[in-house]
Amino acid sequence: MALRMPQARRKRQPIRHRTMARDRPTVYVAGMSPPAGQSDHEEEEADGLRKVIHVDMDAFFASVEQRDDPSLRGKPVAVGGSSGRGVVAAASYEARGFGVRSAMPSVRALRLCPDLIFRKPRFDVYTAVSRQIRAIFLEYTPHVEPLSLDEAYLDVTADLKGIGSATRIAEEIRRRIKAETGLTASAGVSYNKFLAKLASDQNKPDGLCVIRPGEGAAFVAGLPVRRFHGVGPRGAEKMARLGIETGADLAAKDLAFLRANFGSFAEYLFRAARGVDLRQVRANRPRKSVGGERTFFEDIKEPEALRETMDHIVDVVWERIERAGTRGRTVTLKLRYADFKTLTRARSLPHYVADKAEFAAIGHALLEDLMPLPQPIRLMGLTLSALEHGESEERPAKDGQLSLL
Ligand code: TTP
Ligand code: MG
Ligand code: MG
Repeated sequence: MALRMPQARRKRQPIRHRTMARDRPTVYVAGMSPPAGQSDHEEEEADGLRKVIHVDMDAFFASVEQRDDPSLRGKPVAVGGSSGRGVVAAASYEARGFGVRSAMPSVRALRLCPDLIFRKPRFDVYTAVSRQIRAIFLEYTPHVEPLSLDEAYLDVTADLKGIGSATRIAEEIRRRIKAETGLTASAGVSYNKFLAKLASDQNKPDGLCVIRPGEGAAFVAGLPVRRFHGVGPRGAEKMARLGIETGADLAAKDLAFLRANFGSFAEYLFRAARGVDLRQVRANRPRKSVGGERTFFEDIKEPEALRETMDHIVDVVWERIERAGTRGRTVTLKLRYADFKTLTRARSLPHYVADKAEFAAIGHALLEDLMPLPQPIRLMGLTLSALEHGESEERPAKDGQLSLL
């Protein structure tokens, strides 16, 4: 899809690498015109050009609490449990000034900020706000992909109001969220999901950042890899051990190296390091599988115990299948041995699995084929896939972990 904007003939601005203070709301006006002298990489980007906005609420749970209790405004607030083993779910920006962060043990948070005020989460209120913002998004595009209660990707390549400028849409959405919920959101505007998400984080809170076509690679080069969606703290540690701290370090590694170290995540990383992301914004992702698994307190090996476990899993999973109102043709058994080696065995039928009895029979047959087991197992799982209305295409790593839910 071509990304021609009315401003296409405007004078092009030089590409600048942005290192903005994160506490300063900043607006970039998007020219969205492709840069001159495109390299091979940029042509590759051009293939995937979309107008994508990522919107994320600021200090979401904590901001809702501050909104609903004025005595909390301007104060360090944490949402979560303050007792012994509690953790911080959300920290207000005042609390962050003391170093308090999400997922931090509450005890540690209190040490950093003795005046920290704790509030219990009110999920019903957060869910209601989440619905409000989603309704706003859907006025601009049907292509809304929520990532969690407080954030979503929007593909506005062809927006419903005919506004045309992704930046203007993002600003309008931020204004409306403020007006209708009393809360602030930050937005990132770019030409793919990976960059839009990085951009929304760039000028938080209450900020906007635009990464234009051709600017992605330079933007990504200077960022620490822990900010890449999907890398996570442990991934970042592993990369640090491999000498990879920034996007530029990552871009210097070839695909074979990344494959050897990151398996199926390699392609995503290889592209991300170049500011490229081919994933589409997907509204209401169709489910690819329905399943469930069980980890045991004690490893089991006796055939009778294994069969009983299979019956139990069949009960749980078949109920999920019925609730999902779906049918599927492939049944997959997963076993994890005591030494963590994991194996899967699948059987596909020419027809949809007819009923619970057939589902159970296939599960048991897959299990019997593996018996006697070479060692005890610590986990058993069963999944139904090749679903009706399912997709055949593969999703990128990290985004496709929909199974077993
Ligand atoms: P985030 O959007 O990651 O964080 P945030 O909205 O609190 O702050 P930011 O301004 O940086 O976006 O998460 C949204 C909500 O999800 C957050 O308010 C609380 C909840 N959450 C948890 O419960 N546990 C977690 O570890 C994280 C990261 C978030
Ligand atoms: Mg947020
Ligand atoms: Mg979020």
